Amino acid sequence: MVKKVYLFIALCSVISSGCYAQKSDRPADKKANSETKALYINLKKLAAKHTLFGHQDALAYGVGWRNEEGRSDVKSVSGAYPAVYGWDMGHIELDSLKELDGVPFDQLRQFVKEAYSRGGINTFSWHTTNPIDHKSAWDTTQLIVKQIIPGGAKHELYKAYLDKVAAFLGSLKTDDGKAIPVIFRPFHEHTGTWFWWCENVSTVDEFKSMWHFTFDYLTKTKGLHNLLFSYSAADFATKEKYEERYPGDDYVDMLGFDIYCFEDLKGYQTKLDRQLSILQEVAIAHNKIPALTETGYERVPNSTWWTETLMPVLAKYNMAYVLVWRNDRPAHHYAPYPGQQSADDFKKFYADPKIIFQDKLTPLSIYKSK
Ligand code: BMA
Repeated sequence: MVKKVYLFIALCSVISSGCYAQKSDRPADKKANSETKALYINLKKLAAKHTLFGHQDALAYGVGWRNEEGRSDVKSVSGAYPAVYGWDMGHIELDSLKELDGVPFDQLRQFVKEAYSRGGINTFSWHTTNPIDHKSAWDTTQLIVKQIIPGGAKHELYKAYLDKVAAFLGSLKTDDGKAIPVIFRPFHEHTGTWFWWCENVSTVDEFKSMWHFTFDYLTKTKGLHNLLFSYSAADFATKEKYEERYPGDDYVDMLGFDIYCFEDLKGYQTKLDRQLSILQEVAIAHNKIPALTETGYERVPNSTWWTETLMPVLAKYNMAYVLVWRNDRPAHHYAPYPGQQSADDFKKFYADPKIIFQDKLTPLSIYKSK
């Protein structure tokens, strides 16, 4: 108990005196509501000392279960919910009742509310089909981006997609009608070659134009003021490459990248280290918040992966959060579940003072300005 009290005091002092944040700091959306502003400032301060742990679809399902109130594989193993909850909006653009991995949007709204009520943070990616022929996010057979930006022949179709996104993001509210802040991470992994918004199928200018339009349409035309915008790459070898498609300081709040581990653990560590170092440098230069927006080792087949592969590299940097991908089935999961081979090691990772799960985040009131 005494230890807990000390930790609480120490964490509060991190939030009130973080070395990164400056008085003039505020989100890219100049009209962001007070909770969103507080989230931005507090995340930035927190990142100076701590890294929040996140899990995709944490509350929706896990290995061997779906739809069980209050359940989370991360909680079953560590005793605590993750601090960051990753979700996806793919298929909202199709008026589907469920997102692309089968989670009903109505349920998603509840999960977001639940996470927020605990003081947790929600982030949304958008594996969107393309607005022209509605083929999957992974369809790269046409040049889509140049057709949907302002001036493009299919621009109106993209606006219709964004209308649906805006309606969904605008529906994320508390019971008393207050907008819930979320981190919106569109067009992720753009330095890859697999999504219709990636660099092999759009020019730098087209990509930036799509980003600028998306930001302005959601914040100005639709009047959403509960969003932090996250720019998130896949692989990149240099700072120049990372910044190539950066839409500008007025359009971005957070910077990140997605990277996955395969059998070559050392190779993963080397690349992770190099990219985190670049990310941190860019974040400081632009005064933005850095995060490891997606990572993981499918099935976590290495029993000490958390403390011996991920943590030694992560610990060197000031990332606001690290998020691992979803726990779908025995062959496709990135967090442990009880009995999974990395479960004991995950408990040690949970206990690392640098890492914060929901239990340590809740008392910090990340949505309140200090
Ligand atoms: C991928 C896999 C897919 C999933 C997609 C979007 O990495 O997990 O099964 O559909 O993400 O969540």
